[in-house]
Formats: sequence, C-alpha cells, structure tokens
Amino acid sequence: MGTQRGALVVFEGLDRSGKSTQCQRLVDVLRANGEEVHHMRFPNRSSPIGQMINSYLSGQAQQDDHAIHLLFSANRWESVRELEERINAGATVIVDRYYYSGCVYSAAKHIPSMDLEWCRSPDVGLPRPDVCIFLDISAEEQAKRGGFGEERYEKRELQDRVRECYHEMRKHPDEHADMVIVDAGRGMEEVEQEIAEVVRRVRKNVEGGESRLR
Ligand code: T5A
Ligand code: NA
Repeated sequence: MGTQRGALVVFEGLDRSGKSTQCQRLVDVLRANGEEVHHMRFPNRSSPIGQMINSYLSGQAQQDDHAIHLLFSANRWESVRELEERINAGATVIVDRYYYSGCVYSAAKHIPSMDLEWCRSPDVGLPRPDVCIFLDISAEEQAKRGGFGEERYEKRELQDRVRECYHEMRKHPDEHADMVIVDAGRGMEEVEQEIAEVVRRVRKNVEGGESRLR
C-alpha cells in the first residue's frame, strides 16, 4: 500500500480576518502533535513574480488589471509541484489564500472584460482543496484590526464587493470545494477551536477516502 496522501486545507477571507494568525496556530498545534505539516501562502512574495506582486500591492508599481491577475495566478502555478509533492508524501498542506482570492479580488474590480468566469480560468487545473475555511468578518470589525488600510485593496467599498464575490463562489461547491464559514469576529481561541474541529473532520474524510483530490 502506498503512502496515505495528506489533506489540502485552504484558508480564505477578507483582509484582516485573521487567516495568517489562524494558519500559524493550526500549523503549530499539528506539529506539536508530531504531524507532518507544510505551510504555504499566496501571494508568495519571495519569488520574482511574487516581488512584482508585492510592488503592486504596496503601490510602488502599476500594472494593468489583467496582467496583475495573471501574475497572481502564475504565482500559484509556480508552486503547484511543491504543493502536490507534499500532499502525496502525506503532509497536511495548509494554504493561506488560494485561487478563491485570485478570483474574487479581481472580479470585485467590476471591469467588464474581467467577470468571475474570466478571473477563474487561469487557475483551472490547480488542485481542488479538501476544504476551504472561510473566515467571515464584518466590515466594522475588520476596520478595527491592526494595519488595515495600508495596502492597495484595503478599501471599504472594494472589500464589500469582495465579500459578495466570495458568496457567489460558495454557490458552486462542485467546482470550488466545500466552503466552511467560520465567524472570525470572535476571540482568537474560540475561532481556533472551531477550525480545529473542521480540520479534524476533513482529515478523517481524507483518510477514509471520502474526499478526493481533483
Ligand atoms: N490577492 C491575493 C489578490 O488580489 N489575488 C490573489 O490571487 C491573492 C492570493 C495581499 C492582498 O492580495 C490580494 C488580497 C490581499 O488584498 P495577503 O498577503 O494575504 O494578501 O494579505 P495580508 O495583508 O498578509 O493579510 P490579511 O490582510 O489578509 O490579514 P489576515 O492574514 O487575514 O489577518 P492576520 O492574521 O494577519 O490578522 C490581522 C490583525 O488582526 C489581529 C492580528 O493580531 C493582526 O493584528 N487579529 C485579531 N484581533 C482580534 N481578534 C481576532 N480573532 C484576531 N485575529 C487576528
Ligand atoms: Na495574511
């Protein structure tokens, strides 16, 4: 019998919903239990493409909206081999933002030649996660959190449209994987516990062969 593959767990949500905080906590807890875990984040700002994205997000560089969209997608494709190798080797792979972000932030710009379908297409073929944990937070709570408003997309109106686009994607679980909504406006421990429960369930499904990677 071959190695049991690991689960692919994706975190999504609006800016400042606590994705990076919760990813790190989950990674730490699983590692403390002696589990094999691989932690990834997008954009991965360390590659040459990622550095272009970083310059754009911080406002140092301009990009055509279509071009930056394709760079975000290319930034995922350049890591796909690493992602698949880790899953196949049995690691639980925890990903901080994935193609959902790629889709919704671009579609939320409401540019006629960039509808949700167009935005989704360059990412088609990336592994579909076993679960997408969506950290939901109100605009009010979001604005209270540290550092909000510094980067390009951290504007109230755009964030509201991003929230709508996420909910649109949720209507198509076949294509986009099950999205589990977690109320992220609560304290960190409470949020962490709910996430741990979701992840436990998903890993059980993966081990039982009920969740297929596509
Ligand atoms: N983007 C991204 C695209 O347009 N296309 C794409 O394809 C992709 C992948 C950068 C931008 O790029 C866009 C989306 C974004 O606008 P990023 O690097 O993920 O994406 O953004 P970051 O700025 O790193 O992270 P976020 O703004 O998304 O924040 P997080 O990770 O959701 O939140 P986190 O954990 O850093 O927490 C934020 C603050 O809140 C506190 C934390 O301590 C921190 O100060 N906090 C809480 N406070 C109270 N209660 C809680 N429960 C809290 N949890 C966290
Ligand atoms: Na983050």
